[in-house]
Amino acid sequence: MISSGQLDSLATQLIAGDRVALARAMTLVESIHPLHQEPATRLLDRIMSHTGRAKRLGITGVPGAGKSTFLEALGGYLLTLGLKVAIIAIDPSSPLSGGSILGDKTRMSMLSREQHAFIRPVPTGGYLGGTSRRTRELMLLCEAAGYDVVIVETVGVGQSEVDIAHLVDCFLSLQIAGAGDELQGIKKGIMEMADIVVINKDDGENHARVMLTRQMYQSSLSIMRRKYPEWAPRVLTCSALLQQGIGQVWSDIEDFYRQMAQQDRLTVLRKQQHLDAMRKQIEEQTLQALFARQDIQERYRQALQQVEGHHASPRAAVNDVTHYILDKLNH
Ligand SMILES: Nc1nc2c(ncn2[C@@H]2O[C@H](COP(=O)(O)OP(=O)(O)OP(=O)(O)O)[C@@H](O)[C@H]2O)c(=O)[nH]1
Ligand SMILES: [Mg+2]
Repeated sequence: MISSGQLDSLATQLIAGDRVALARAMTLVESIHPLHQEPATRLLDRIMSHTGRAKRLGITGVPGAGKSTFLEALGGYLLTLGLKVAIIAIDPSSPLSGGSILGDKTRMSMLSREQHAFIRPVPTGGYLGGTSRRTRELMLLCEAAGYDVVIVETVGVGQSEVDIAHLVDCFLSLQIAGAGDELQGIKKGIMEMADIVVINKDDGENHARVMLTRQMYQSSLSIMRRKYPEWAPRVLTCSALLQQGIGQVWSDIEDFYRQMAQQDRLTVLRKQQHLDAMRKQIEEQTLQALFARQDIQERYRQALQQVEGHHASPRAAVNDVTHYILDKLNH
């Protein structure tokens, strides 16, 4: 058990920027242990008034695009500006490839040794659907601990990148030239989510291909409907390896924030994100609670069988289950 006093001191240390406290708070919030749920909730309550001041960035890119190298470069640059930076690295493949996290640790080795940088890998295996909520909570903890920039990183495959787009203010899509990747990006709808597209590996003999890719992105962006009236997505290039173009990326991110401050767009966006997430969570938890009941599960199974065996229409089966649940709630 965690006593109220322990929780208070954990919150106080975290707000004071203590890294050990931040790591412990993250472990508590990530925990699925039933005894940890209540203290985790109280901790989040305690720190909420200290959140909201950080820039929330998301970055995605296919494996090998250079995300880790880029974050090391960007993170290092932000440190030179006197900013504190936290990186939450979501790894959807972690149960199978623990090596990937290990790889990230070594690739971001410079950053992870810095006093004002904090890197947290988030394995997603095991908690289906829960990753978004956890990531959001981890971001809030980083903000309360005084980090100026909080970056969520994920591999650009599947649902995970759509999910993080709903957690951040500014969404960066890291791309590379060639091999039809540019088309893939456009097809998969990443472009509709990206606020800034950065084409990495703009160095050596890649340069010409990168310029071509940049043009393609620019022209496809120009015909796309805008996500926000205040912001026209930009296409930039950089070399994370040579640490070139990183300052420009940051300056465009700052531009994004300046533009989005108009009509309080950012405040509206964040509020909307929070409400959407809450709505989704309430729906999920309510469903979970209902289906945790044996009798409801049983009724549901029966209804499925009825429809499967053509003994009932889907409409009748749906009505049956719904009425059953409502009836139980009334008693
Ligand atoms: N030439 C060149 N190579 C780069 C650049 N950035 C990264 N690389 C190389 O590309 C490879 C992949 O880079 P990572 O940073 O590990 O890429 P990642 O996107 O984090 O990859 P995953 O973690 O596997 O998803 C490494 O060999 C890097 O050295 C760059 O700007 N130029
Ligand atoms: Mg990586």
